[in-house]
Amino acid sequence: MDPTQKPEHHGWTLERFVLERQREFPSATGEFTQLFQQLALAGKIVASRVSQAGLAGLLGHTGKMNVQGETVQKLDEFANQTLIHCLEAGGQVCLMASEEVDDPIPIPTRFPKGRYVLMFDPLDGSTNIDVNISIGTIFSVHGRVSEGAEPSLADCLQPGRTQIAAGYLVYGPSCMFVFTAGDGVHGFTLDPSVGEFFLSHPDIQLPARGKTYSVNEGNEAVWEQPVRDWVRWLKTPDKTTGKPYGGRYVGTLVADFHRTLLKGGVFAYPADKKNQNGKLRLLYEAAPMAMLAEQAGGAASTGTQAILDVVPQHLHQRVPLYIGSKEDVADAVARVSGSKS
Ligand code: P6P
Repeated sequence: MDPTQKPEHHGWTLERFVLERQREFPSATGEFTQLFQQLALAGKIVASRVSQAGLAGLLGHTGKMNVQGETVQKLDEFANQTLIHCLEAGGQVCLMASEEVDDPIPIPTRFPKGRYVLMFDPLDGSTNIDVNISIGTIFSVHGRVSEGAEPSLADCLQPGRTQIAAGYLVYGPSCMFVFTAGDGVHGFTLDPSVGEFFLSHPDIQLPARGKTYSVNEGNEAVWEQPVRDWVRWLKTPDKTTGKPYGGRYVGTLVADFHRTLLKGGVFAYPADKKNQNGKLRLLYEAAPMAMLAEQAGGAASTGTQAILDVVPQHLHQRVPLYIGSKEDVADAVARVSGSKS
């Protein structure tokens, strides 16, 4: 048996795990379990299409004309539509938001509305598809806060601290579904032969400190000096171990964060002279990852404020991000905020 699986967890599917957790909350209506089932279905569909991406050139699935002369969706648009179609009809969600869509996405009037607000990056790292590097889907779940007949933008612009759940799918050597609902972080691995996600990483805990840092050093010329000094410090052999931190950078947030979550260390996308707020989006990239990091015992900061405390002003706003092991993030914040040189 897989050593990461406690005897009582052996063979648990995502569905059974969420259902068992739901039983711990008598007031639970089952809506949450159904929401996760739809998210898992969308993930399986996207995983299946992504696994064929390598054949895109042959089958014409490159977002251009295919052999039948039809315009085939690019994978990120396919992922976006898959998530919307899997989630809009179930009656658990009242409003959605996507990196691919400028405005909040209403639920068609023919479907019932539920109490959840779902925001997502449907295909994070899509530029890595054609070089067969891991990509992912990131999601964030809030409860509706607006009154009245129709939900509103205010339901999306909630601080990360109020998230009910958050997670991601990573489409890599295996497809994994990693999530938190506020009681720890749990990882499930897809067994494509049966089409089920099985519990493979229960109660993931971030080490207090890691051995790697993950940042795009190609941006050094536009970093502010404290950021340059922090990265240079990481590369200086440690006085006790004599070893510097190792550099790891995939270029897909989901993949870089997943490695950091499991092994420890720090991932950063700092602000720079060109982008005062960095590159990553708050609502459907930084905030869900920050909930996962904190739930796993780690931390996530803009460099001056905890990510989960940032009050969103715009749907697609960006934030600088330092995330990972608590001690590594604390070191980063102390140095990039100028409070420690
Ligand atoms: P850069 C992918 O395009 C993405 O949005 C994240 O997944 C990733 O962390 C980041 O951008 C990489 O950006 O500038 O290093 O290529």
